[in-house]
Amino acid sequence: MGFLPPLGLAYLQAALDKEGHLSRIYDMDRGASLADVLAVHPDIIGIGSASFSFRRACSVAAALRTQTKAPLVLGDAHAWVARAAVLKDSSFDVALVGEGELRFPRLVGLLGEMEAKKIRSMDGLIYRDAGDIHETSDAEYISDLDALPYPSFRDLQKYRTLPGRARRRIRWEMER
Ligand code: B12
Repeated sequence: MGFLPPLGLAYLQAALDKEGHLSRIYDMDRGASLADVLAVHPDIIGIGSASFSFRRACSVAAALRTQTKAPLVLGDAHAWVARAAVLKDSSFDVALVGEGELRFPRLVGLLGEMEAKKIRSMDGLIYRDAGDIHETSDAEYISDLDALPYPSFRDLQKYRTLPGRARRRIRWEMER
């Protein structure tokens, strides 16, 4: 269980907001359940996982797969390091390797067109096609981080104390 809010998800939600996609963050380390996720009838489900939590992420994906046809997308550290291996023997349909602020909203925009021929045009993706696992070209890094929208913490209220402490620290530094 992390003690700081998952910053990557906060950035992704802000990016999805900017492109007009509705999204919710469900934090299974903070009491969210599969039933909570399924209750909103998601069109696409993204799961972020580090390597140490990948087995658990696979169990969650397998359980979701029995109850929804929504595409299951893996992101975060384990997809970066393990690449194509993350789709082998897992229920994930796609893995997004690298930064997600520009490409995850694009992927969501391809909803209903998740066929391989559409998503192969995007960089930094691992996907299945006719039973085989494919990888597109390496993802470009985002060149202008300042242009990204400020992260959204609206679904991460249970972590609220730590950003407050960080802000005080900045003010303390400025006052010295
Ligand atoms: C800050 C940080 C921490 C902080 C805060 C983590 C937090 N909750 O925010 C603290 C100090 C708590 C921490 C702890 C640990 N950390 Co740490 N941490 C980092 C660090 C330096 C930056 C992460 C970050 O905030 N990046 C900025 C955000 C915006 O980027 P991001 O998280 O990568 O998210 C982007 C993409 O990954 C993607 N994405 C993310 N999630 C998702 C989900 C979906 C669905 C999709 C499509 C995309 C996507 O899009 C996001 C936006 O571009 C990384 C190294 C790095 N440079 O990435 C290591 C790193 C993530 N940590 C790592 C490790 C091992 C740990 C610890 C296990 C260390 C330990 N032994 O205790 C613990 C685990 C704590 C826990 N239970 O979660 C490893 C993970 C390695 C791995 N293969 O899994 C990393 C990669 C460092 C490394 N190179 O080894 N960590």
